[in-house]
Amino acid sequence: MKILLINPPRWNELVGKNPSIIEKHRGFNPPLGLLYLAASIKKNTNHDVEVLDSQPFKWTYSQLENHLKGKAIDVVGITAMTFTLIDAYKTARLIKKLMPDTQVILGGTHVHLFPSETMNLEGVDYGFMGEAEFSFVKFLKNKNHLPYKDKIPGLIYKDNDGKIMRNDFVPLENLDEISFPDRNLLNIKYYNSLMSKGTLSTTIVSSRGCPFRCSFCDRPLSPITSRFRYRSAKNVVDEICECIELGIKDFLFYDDTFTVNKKRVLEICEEILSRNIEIRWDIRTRVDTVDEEMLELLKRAGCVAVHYGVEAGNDEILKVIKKGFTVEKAKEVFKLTRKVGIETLAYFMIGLPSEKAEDIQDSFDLAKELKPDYAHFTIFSPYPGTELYSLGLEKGIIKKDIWKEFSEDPKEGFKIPVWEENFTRDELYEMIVKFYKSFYLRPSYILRRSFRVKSKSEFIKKARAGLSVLFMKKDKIDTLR
Ligand code: B12
Repeated sequence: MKILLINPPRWNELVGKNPSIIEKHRGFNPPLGLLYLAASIKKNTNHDVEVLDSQPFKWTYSQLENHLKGKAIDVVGITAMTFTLIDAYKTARLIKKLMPDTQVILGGTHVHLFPSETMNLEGVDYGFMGEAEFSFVKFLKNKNHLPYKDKIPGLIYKDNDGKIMRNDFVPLENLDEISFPDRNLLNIKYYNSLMSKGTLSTTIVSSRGCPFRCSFCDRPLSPITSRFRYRSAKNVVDEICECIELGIKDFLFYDDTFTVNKKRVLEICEEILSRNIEIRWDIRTRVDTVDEEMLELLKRAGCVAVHYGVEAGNDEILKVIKKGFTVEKAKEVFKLTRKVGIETLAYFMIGLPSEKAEDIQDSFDLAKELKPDYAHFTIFSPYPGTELYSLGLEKGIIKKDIWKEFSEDPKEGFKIPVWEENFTRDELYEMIVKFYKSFYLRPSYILRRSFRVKSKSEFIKKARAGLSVLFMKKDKIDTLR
């Protein structure tokens, strides 16, 4: 059987145009979920599997159509976030137009959140909830036998009467049993990131799930994503070594919260050091799960940057979003991270529930006070499957269940919701533009950064980014409109 896994084009992404300083240098990341699935299919079946990532080629739909025309494929799997649903849906319909007999299967975060809505989309034959490395293989082995369908975890399908059925799923417990994502299936030279200095980079995930309860995030409300599970240090570093053989030197750890478990972080660092591996890597985490010992070891093992979700500038708002730490903690940890010599990025949101002008000013002030190497502000949007989205609906701040409506009929022109309690969308934009200019064009910031510039090409890249901030217009930042 011939199986094709597709990461759809990126023409209708709901959010994603970050501030130009970030967007310009964001580069592309391999679609890890699909590479995991492909590895598992290759290992456990005799099927022929290919992965097609439309994003680095910036393919239009007619280019995608030309590429696929005349091909005979039995099963097409498409990955979908809510934010990429329009393109996933367009891709599904394109496949059905070109190959009416091919079975089209959708999986990914969106399907997990909206199983029934996904099954009602034209062109979709099946859906998968949750982590599908083993269940998708099981499905491919038994695809044509209806009686088996109720035994495949996470499968969404229609029964003989057209009724939508969905099977329970369980989080995968032993992550070491999962084959490494098969990066050989893509041309890895198309993937490089903000961090890389012309070298190849990849995303990598060493744990799954997050046990914290932030009310703006969808992780806490699902039994899979709220359960923190992790791979052994040996398993993680084995994957790193496999990547090094492909020429990859930069690693972006996209764990939900990398430092939940101190012991495992130390073990990963020790394992990297004991194998004498020279790599550059960065992580994403919280300020209340690191300490000096950990940061020092991270530095020694090649970790060059930590991205911290700070989110807000005072303790009242941090409580509203259930972040679970204080501003003091953030100050202490940014200082510590700087002292150890690791770069920092601070993520913030504005337009949070109950936030007033003074609160937003506190966030802007804190962003400067923390002295991060980069500050990243976005307008808060209540994402589907989060506590704050339900609260917004309950309070009438969000007028109707627009995520559900969008999932039933994903149309271009959809505006993602903003918490317009005290400010309009436009006012929040203006604030961010003003902040970016004042943050990135501060003489003290420019001076501090210029000491770190190591080459002429780096200088040119940074100077261009600086100029793009100077000329930033409000329609150039987040496309929440
Ligand atoms: C890395 C990452 C990114 C990277 C790379 C994205 C990529 N193309 O890989 C970057 C930085 C570019 C990014 C951007 C964005 N991201 Co992001 N990202 C992640 C992150 C941290 C990890 C993704 C990952 O690799 N997971 C590991 C793999 C193994 O899991 P997986 O992809 O879910 O795949 C498994 C299952 O879902 C399933 N599956 C997936 N696809 C398919 C397909 C089939 C056919 C089947 C059967 C099964 C299946 O099986 C896979 C294996 O178990 C997730 C959070 C998370 N932990 O997943 C957020 C996450 C996916 N991102 C999110 C968001 C919101 C965004 C942005 C919109 C943010 C923004 N403001 O711009 C953009 C969208 C840009 C885009 N078009 O990709 C949300 C999506 C929420 C939602 N409802 O859709 C998440 C869940 C974070 C969150 N908690 O809010 N992101």
